[in-house]
Order: sequence, then C-alpha cells, then structure tokens
Amino acid sequence: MHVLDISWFTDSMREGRPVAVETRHLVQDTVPTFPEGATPTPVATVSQYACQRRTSTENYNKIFTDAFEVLAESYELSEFEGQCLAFRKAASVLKCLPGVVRCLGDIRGLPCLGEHTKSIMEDILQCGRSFEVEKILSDERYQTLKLFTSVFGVGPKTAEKWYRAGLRSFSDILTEPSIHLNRMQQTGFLHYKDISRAVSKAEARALGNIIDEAVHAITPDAVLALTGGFRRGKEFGHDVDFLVTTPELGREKSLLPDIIDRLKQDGILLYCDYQASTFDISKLPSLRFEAMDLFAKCFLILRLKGSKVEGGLNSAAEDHRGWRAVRVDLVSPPMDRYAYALLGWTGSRQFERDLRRFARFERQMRLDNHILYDKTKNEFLAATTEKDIFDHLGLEYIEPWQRNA
Ligand code: DCT
Ligand code: MG
Repeated sequence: MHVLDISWFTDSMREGRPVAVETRHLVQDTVPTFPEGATPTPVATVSQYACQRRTSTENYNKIFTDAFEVLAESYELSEFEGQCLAFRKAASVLKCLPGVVRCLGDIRGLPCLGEHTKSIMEDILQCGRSFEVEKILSDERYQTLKLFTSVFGVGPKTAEKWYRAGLRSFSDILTEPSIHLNRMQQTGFLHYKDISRAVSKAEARALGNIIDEAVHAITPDAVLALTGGFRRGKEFGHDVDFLVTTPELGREKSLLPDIIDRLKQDGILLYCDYQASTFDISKLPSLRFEAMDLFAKCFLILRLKGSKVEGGLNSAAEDHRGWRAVRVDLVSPPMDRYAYALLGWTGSRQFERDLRRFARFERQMRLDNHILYDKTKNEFLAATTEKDIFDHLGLEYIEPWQRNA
C-alpha cells in the first residue's frame, strides 16, 4: 500500500488516467527506512516487479543471493519451475537493497520473500551458512549435472540422460563409445577451459572494436550496440552480446552472413551457428510468452588475441598461447524493431520477465522482443527508443545499469 500526496492526483488529472506511482508521489514521512544506519530506502516502495526497481551491480546481500541461486539451480535441474522462479525472484528483490540485511526485521514488508526463503536467511543469519544449501552442494547428482551443463551445447535434458547412464566425469563422456556429440558440444569440449572462464569488460570492448570494424567495412551506416550484461555495467560476463542493424529496412537480412564471412576471412571464427530471421509481423502478437525472439541471430565463438585487449587477456598465468576463445552473440533486428530488441537483449532475465508480466497484468498489453501490443485498443505501439516503451507502459525510465535485477 502507498500513501500518496496530491501530486499523484494532479498528475493523473493532467494525463486523464491514473498514472503509475513514482517515488516523488509518496508522502515521505510515512515511508519506513531500511536498513538502520544505511542510506534510507523506503521499503514500501519496493515493487514486486523488477522493472519498477533500480538494481545496480552492487549487491550487498551476496551471501543470501548466492544461496538462493544454488536452490534455484537445483530446482531448475529437477524441473520444479515454480520453486526455481520463487528463489530467483527472492534473490532479485534482495539485490536492490541499499545495505546488508542484518536481521529478519530488515526485510519486513518486502515482496517475493516467502517462508522457505526466510528460513534459509535465518540459518545464514544465525550460523553464517545454510544447511539445506550445503546439502545440495555436496550432492553427487547436483554436482554432476552442474558440471555437464557447464559445457556449451549441453542442456539439462542431455545432462540428465548422461547422469542416468552412470556417467560422472568428462572423461566418462569422451570415452563412452555410444555417445555422439553434436557439433556444438564438440566445440564446447574443445574450448571448454576458455569458454568457462569469465569474459572481462576489456575483452568485451576489444571484441566490440573488432566487430565494429567488420560491420562498417560492409555497411558504413550500420548501427552496432553492445547489449546483455556488459551494457548493464557488469565487470564480467559469460559471453558478449551485440545488436547490429542498418537504417535501410530489409538490408539487415544479409548483414549477419556478410559479417560471418568477414570474420572467417580474418581467421578468427572458431564456431558459428547462424539462424535466419523467421520474423513475420502479421503473425504477432505471438501467444508464446517467453519465446526466444525471431530475428536473425548467430551464436559464435571467436578467437581473441591478447594484443587487442587493453591490459591483456583474462586467462590463466600459465597460458602462453596469446589468445583465447570467447562466446559472442549477434542479433540483427530490422531498424523499426530496434528499440524492442535492445530492451529485450539488455536483460537481466528477471528484469525482462517482470517487464512482460507488468505489461500483461497491470496494463493489458503484450510485450516481447519484437512489439508492444495494447489489447484494450487492439493496436501495436510504435517505439524508436527504449524510453518510448517505458512511456507506453507508464513506467519510470530505468537506465541499463539499473536493470541488474
Ligand atoms: N535473454 C532473455 N531470455 C533468454 C535469454 C536471454 O530475456 N531466454 C536476454 C536477457 C539478457 C540478454 O538476453 C543476454 O543474455 P545472456 O548473455 O544470457 O545474459 P547476460 O545478462 O548478458 O549475462 P552474462 O554475463 O552471463 O552473459
Ligand atoms: Mg551476455
């Protein structure tokens, strides 16, 4: 519940409809503060929707969120979707807090924290660890599935199949004659050490320069944007994500194949999975809610030379090759879909999930990486910037670096 002052009413009168509640509309002296001694944050203003929270990369409650992440992963591997999501949501709420939670009283009134999450937090507050989490971490099945799914191209289903067949290690898999690895998995094992190592911000920047050069050699007016975790200001990531397009509608269709050819000629393409666009606006809005977008995209592994990276590669000290393999994703939407694709590919996943949920349940709209559709008016809403989309949804604009929910 919010206690609002008259400014919310006058704003709503001006707009001709009830506007979304913003921080400035709240009556300040009715707002409790959290936590003691830290920057006061109104607990009452913490929304259940991640797209109404500002979450930087600074996480004061890593001890709790790491524990929740283990539980979420364990539930995900056992296909308990509801419980998995509950722990992801709880972690996401704690990530937006301005200080360390010191007692359960500190989280009173926060959304998305149920009995199970609270009991885990209580254990950590009392003993410095959670016995439930420790039990999972020492569980053979969990450890094996985590190991197998850490290979590029191996999902939970394949990992489970191998586990059930009695396989427990990489050498078990690689020496088992009945197993036929697909091309993606073969590449995953081949570059395992490199790909499982975090990509640094400097490496992401170097890749940005390489791709920028390739793209502009092909089309001088191309638009290239960094998305994913690095756009949100993260220091490290598991891959580097880019959006690339051209102002000329339709021209983007041949863009990725041209870029791929060029990277091949430059001798830096180690792996490429290209998927042509299946985007057809007449088939939208799609009923498939969490569906991956339909734009042309490619999942790549590139060979990055240390000499291109300011401060050098993020590789092991004993590694003297002078290069490493890095995962790169390129997506190529048509220019009139650019804002939606940029918003969708910037993440975080939790932020995206809640944007779509907010659109659907609070606004009777449908949002995905291609469109925003107003169901009450039966129309598509146009946007050229991310801010346009927030405006259509009646949301305060959240900067990319505040989307680390
Ligand atoms: N995304 C999404 N739903 C998916 C996959 C991706 O909404 N099923 C969005 C959210 C983030 C963005 O695409 C890029 O995805 P990742 O690279 O997996 O995430 P990231 O935030 O960049 O994190 P990482 O540092 O691990 O790459
Ligand atoms: Mg990424």
